[in-house]
Amino acid sequence: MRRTTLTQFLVEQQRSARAIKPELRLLIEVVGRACKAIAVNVGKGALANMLGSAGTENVQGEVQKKLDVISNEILMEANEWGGHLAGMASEEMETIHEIPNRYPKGEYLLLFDPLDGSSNIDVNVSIGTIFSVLKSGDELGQVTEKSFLLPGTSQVAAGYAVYGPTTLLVLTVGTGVYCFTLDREMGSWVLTQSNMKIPHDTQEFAINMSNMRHWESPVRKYVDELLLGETGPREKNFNMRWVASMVADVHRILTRGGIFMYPRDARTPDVPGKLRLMYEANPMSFIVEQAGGAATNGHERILEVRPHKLHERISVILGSKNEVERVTSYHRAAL
Ligand code: AHM
Ligand code: MG
Repeated sequence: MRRTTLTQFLVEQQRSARAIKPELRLLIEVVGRACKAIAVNVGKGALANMLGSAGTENVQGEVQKKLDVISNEILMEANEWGGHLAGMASEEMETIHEIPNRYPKGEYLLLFDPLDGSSNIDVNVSIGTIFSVLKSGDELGQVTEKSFLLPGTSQVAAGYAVYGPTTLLVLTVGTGVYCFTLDREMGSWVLTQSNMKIPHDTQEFAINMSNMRHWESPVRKYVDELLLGETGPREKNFNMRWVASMVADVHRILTRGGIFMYPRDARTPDVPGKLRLMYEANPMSFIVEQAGGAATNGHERILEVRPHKLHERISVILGSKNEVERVTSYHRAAL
């Protein structure tokens, strides 16, 4: 059987689909290579003293794990020298990283959550990397934090890697969603699923139920109805899954449908949700929409939200279209 590698896939996207430029192709290949290096480190675990805290906090006041810091360094080093980027931003860095003057600069901006699902690192549950690529509107090399504050509709590529039983890379360049599996012996990404599609209907939901008492009323109403099952207004039973790694929860939804929610929380009225818009919600929303799903913050399409700061947070409701539309309509009705 002929296998399509990530490189071949990207060359074809550049040649026939004309979906990407050579510089974007290089960027995605470099991110893919960095994810392989992260996977190697994740796989070593305690054998190489990779687990536990790094003894530092990130800008959001979260304790950084050693692997958070290592993954961030791997992505930064891999992407700095190629000449395809104007700058980078990460969950683990307070402000943007400009490309040093010793390297050529390009027109793309790369944003990432180097290791998503940090609470799962030490317990050997799937974790991942999420990335988003924007095109800088500024002159080459002239980036500021403001250059990054573009809506998700401006993304030219997005993807995530899952470090699970197999290592996966899921990617969109705006021509559908493709999944690559890491062939560990060969060290190459092999295309294993094309044009992934999320069913419009589902009987599975994902939300951290322990926060129920703090949710807004539309989310409570929706989940209450799901819990009533066959005898309630939905007239069917729903199953629940919560991995607490967005990459793994979103990947399940891409594979067999479902709805994922991380709504805002009454404990922190000034913070609109836990997840970050620029490097979690936007790339995942781009992927989910490309797979025929939907993504909103309860009020508007996530991809159309205008960011005001790099580490902005947002409520996330994404997955099977009909369910996302239902929760969104409950928000509208509550206004
Ligand atoms: P992180 O980027 O610090 O790992 O946080 C994001 C993660 C998501 O992957 C996941 O959906 C969520 O936090 C889980 O939160 P909780 O522990 O509240 O269930
Ligand atoms: Mg994260």
